[in-house]
Amino acid sequence: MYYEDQGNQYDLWWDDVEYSSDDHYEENDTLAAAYDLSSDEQTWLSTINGYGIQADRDWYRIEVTPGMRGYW
Ligand SMILES: [Ca+2]
Ligand SMILES: [Ca+2]
Repeated sequence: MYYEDQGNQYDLWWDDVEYSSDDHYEENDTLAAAYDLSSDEQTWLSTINGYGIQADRDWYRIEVTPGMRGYW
């Protein structure tokens, strides 16, 4: 399932930093344009292509096996 408010439980860690431009995962402003992280399991976002910066809406696609928990 890739859409919001599905009652799934997850942990989300973030840090706030100053920025002057957006990240390298753009354009990912819609569900249809979500950046696909499904092949980057157990990898910090910052090691894929730098930190994510939320200057606008950001969507990321992950896959969680039914019955399992997602950590990111
Ligand atoms: Ca962004
Ligand atoms: Ca975005």
